[in-house]
Amino acid sequence: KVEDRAASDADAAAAIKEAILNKLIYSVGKSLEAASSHDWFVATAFVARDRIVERWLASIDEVNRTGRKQVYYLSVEFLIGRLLFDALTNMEMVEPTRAALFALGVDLDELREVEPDAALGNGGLGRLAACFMESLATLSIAAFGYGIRYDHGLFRQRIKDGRQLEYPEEWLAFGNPWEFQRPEVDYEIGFGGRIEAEHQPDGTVKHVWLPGETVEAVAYDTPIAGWRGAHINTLRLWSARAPDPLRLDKFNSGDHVGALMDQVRAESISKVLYPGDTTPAGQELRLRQEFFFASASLQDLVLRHLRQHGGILSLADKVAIQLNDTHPAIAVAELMRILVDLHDVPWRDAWAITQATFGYTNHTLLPEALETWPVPLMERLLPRHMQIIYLINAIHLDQASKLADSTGERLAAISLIDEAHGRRVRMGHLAFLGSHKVNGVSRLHSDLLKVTVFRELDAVLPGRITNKTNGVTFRRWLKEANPGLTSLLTEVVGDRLLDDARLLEKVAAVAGDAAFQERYAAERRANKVALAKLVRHRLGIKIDPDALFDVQIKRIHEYKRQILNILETIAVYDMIRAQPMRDWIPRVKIFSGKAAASYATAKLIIQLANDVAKIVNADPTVRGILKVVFLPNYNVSLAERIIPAADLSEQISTAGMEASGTGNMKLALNGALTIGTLDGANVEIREKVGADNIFIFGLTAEEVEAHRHRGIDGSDAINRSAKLAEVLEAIASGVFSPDEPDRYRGLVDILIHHDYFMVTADFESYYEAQRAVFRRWRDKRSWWRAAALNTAHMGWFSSDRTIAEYAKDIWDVPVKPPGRG
Ligand code: 26R
Repeated sequence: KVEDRAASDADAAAAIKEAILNKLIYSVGKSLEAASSHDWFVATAFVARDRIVERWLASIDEVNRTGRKQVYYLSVEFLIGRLLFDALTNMEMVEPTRAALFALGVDLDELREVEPDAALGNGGLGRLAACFMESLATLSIAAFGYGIRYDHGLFRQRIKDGRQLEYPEEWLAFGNPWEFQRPEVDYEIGFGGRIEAEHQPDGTVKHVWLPGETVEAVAYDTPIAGWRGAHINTLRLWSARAPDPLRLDKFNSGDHVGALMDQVRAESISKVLYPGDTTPAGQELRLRQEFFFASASLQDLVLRHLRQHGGILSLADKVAIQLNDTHPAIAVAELMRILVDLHDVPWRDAWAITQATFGYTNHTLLPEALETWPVPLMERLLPRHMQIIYLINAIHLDQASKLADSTGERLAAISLIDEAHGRRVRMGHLAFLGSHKVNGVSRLHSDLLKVTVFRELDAVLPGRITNKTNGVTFRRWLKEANPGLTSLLTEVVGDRLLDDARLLEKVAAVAGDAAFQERYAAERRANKVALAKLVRHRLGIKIDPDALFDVQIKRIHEYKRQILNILETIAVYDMIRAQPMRDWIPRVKIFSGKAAASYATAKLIIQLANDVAKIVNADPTVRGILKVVFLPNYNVSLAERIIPAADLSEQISTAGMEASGTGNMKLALNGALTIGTLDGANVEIREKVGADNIFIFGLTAEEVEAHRHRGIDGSDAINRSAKLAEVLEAIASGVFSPDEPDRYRGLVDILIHHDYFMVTADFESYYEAQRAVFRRWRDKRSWWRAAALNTAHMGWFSSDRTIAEYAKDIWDVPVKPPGRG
């Protein structure tokens, strides 16, 4: 039996080796001698892709044959990262491919690093979309992801003199072996123009939108393989093209640049992810992006539905569309336009189909992130959609006004138009009305939706809000990121671990076992050694793999409170200097994350972290007991390196402000203990891993709310904490910015006088929680038991579970769990 397996592994490797050579020569066009590592990467990617494509065509065929219901996930972001290992892992090809390349003198792990990240997202929302695509395929749900093929993804971050600099990202510079351009799949997207009202013989009026401008949307398809390759779905991203590539008359008359103007203007739509929207031009471009991809996706799925099922009236039976936040919410009006204007469906029926088809996921309560568009902009860019929105609103307000407890105030709150801030369309409200289900992304967040943004809508339309707590794919975030630990876990729970993550519960039984703990700790130490090497290589900083790796990796934002972490770092720095010879616990503070280019305060926080790092790391009295590291250019592939090496996971947002968090799940799964507030999914993580195995501190969401009512001055809290006062004084007086002593004066003033994010209020509690972390770390047996219990109890946070819940409660589609046979 064993010999048979060895023989078939050798056969598999030999076949892959032949295939790679073939691709290298005939598809890449290079000889063995001339091939660069990028050439080898492309050849290997093509081999994996071939295997995927065979199953992909079979999947598409099966879905067409059975005519089963399709799910469409509309998202302006898909933060997928690298695909080579994902493809090889899910096609169960990693080992034979490694052997094949080895025989060719090539190291698979080096090739892995050659692939650029597909960074088509900002953070949590985009990465969630990527995890969901993988789980949709894993559960054999027939699904498409629809989004935008940005020429430039999230900016590349460099740190110079402690400051963030943004550079364009160039993921397509060397081509993209995973995508298939579909030049024949293109749709016209209209903007502006006017509406003609045609009076019909039966007395009705038909509206025809005559756009003033059109842009073409061209499809690029990437196959997404589920675990064990049983089912393959499509990620279809749209690229913008001008209908006429060039004004030849202008060109020939000598205006060579002017001849390309239309093209440049059209193609700017898919040029960059999240264009700066601080100017009106930036806002308009953002709205253009949203309508561009929403319209292309709807045209495409309606056409597919008509081809498969004949009539439009069965749309809701065969199609479920999930709106990933409000960015695609204009699709509600666009589907109404398609149904009513193009297919002559009566308004009432069209509205019923629309609501039955859409679901809407909310990802944030932050007021600045709740999209609204100025009515004049909408009227100019999308005149017919604005009419439709007015009509939806009129009917909605009319129905609500008949309710017994209706008041003018309530009607104003549920209206699609916000009249208080210069007439703006509320996209969250539009998505809410147009959907049969609205979900938050953690239990706390979903509960808060009902008492904050959607309080009045929930009262008028009760029962629509539900919860779907986020999850992450364990194929990428356990097996690919942490193969050593995964092998150990597989020994304990069996090789169906990635088919059914709940099997991890079996690890609980051995969490206290000394032999198991030793192996668990050894895997984690190897990861820490690897991260230390990376830090040394990239920053020239030496860190001790046996120190406690205390990690905060996420977007830089005031509500995520990196500053709280920095304050504690400085407090401990002060103590070490006061008593250098006490037996301090060696600790490395690791930060990584990007700030929005226009977010000045967040950029200042990055600079502070870097300034503190510079002073602390150079201080001879500290002797390396404390190190501070800011790793530049945080992205998916860097996360894959940091997460398996983290001992402590910082999830310290102001309670009530982090919708869910998903990095918290990846870190806990890989054995980091969480220090965090009762915010987002931390609440549910605590329930699963047990209150003894997590460090919770700080105000609850309710207490934050009450505290804010009393005022947000930080002075009282500062007066009560000598430690905090001392730290703030040091920052404000320039201890960490001797070249510019006032650099952080403004930042400190915010904390003293306008502490909206409750940093000062939570400081002491956070500080004490950190001391509890230290005490636990001293007892290594207890620490490793807690870490293993975290891994054991995190199975529920698999995105397979999340997607199965969406399938059952929102989309009404069956799921087929993965597994052999
Ligand atoms: C409209 C614009 C200002 C904008 C704001 C914010 C665009 C995009 C965002 C990103 C937000 C919506 C986001 O990424 N939210 C995150 O979603 C994750 C997945 O649900 C959550 O885990 C995380 O808590 C939440 O911040």
